[in-house]
Amino acid sequence: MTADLFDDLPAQPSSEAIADGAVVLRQFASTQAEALLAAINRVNASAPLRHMQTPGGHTMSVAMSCCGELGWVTDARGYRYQSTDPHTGEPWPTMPDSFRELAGDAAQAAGYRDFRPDACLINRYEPGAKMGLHQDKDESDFDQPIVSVSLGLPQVFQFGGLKRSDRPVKIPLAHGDVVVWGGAARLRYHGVLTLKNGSHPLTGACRYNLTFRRAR
Ligand code: MD6
Ligand code: FE
Repeated sequence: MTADLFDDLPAQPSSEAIADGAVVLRQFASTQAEALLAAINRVNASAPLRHMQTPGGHTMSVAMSCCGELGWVTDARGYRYQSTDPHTGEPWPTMPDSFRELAGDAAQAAGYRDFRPDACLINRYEPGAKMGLHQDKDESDFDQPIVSVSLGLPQVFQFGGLKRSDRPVKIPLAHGDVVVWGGAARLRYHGVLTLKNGSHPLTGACRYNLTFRRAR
């Protein structure tokens, strides 16, 4: 009887530690979500989302683009950061101020001061897309955290250990959730399970993930 009084309230921000150095800031980005999605669309108008090739010759199921001074790319030559978009030959689009501020604020809320990302990777998952367990280790300074923002459909995040064989824990990530990790967690294996069908009012049938890094 009383529960329905609260049904229309947005989920409240809260924070959950998931490991030493890693925290989920539930709903940290939800009030800015529409502005973030508009900025994603502006970036993607000049640096289109594309399915990159792994060094092993596989096509990634997630579509990617980047903004900021550096972008992360993968092709037959390997994984790396570079200042130009291989698709256009142009510098990556500037990182929107709203992105920089959100990333810095989330890092601060998680206990990492002065986080100034120089790279933002934009991932778009459509139903059936996933990302296998991997480490983020192409950056030069592992003392810098990573900030990860989820928008649109929910997707299950897998958070493992420092060895690929360590059994991961499953963490559902919803629209507006932000994960921050660094310190002892910085090189943990992680990935996302296959995106299920669905429709989100702001993104339709997809999930976007923004990851902010200090690459250099
Ligand atoms: C994703 N995220 O959430 C994929 N990497 O779709 C990542 O690979 C990731 O969320 C490093 C730090 C945070 C992340
Ligand atoms: Fe990653």
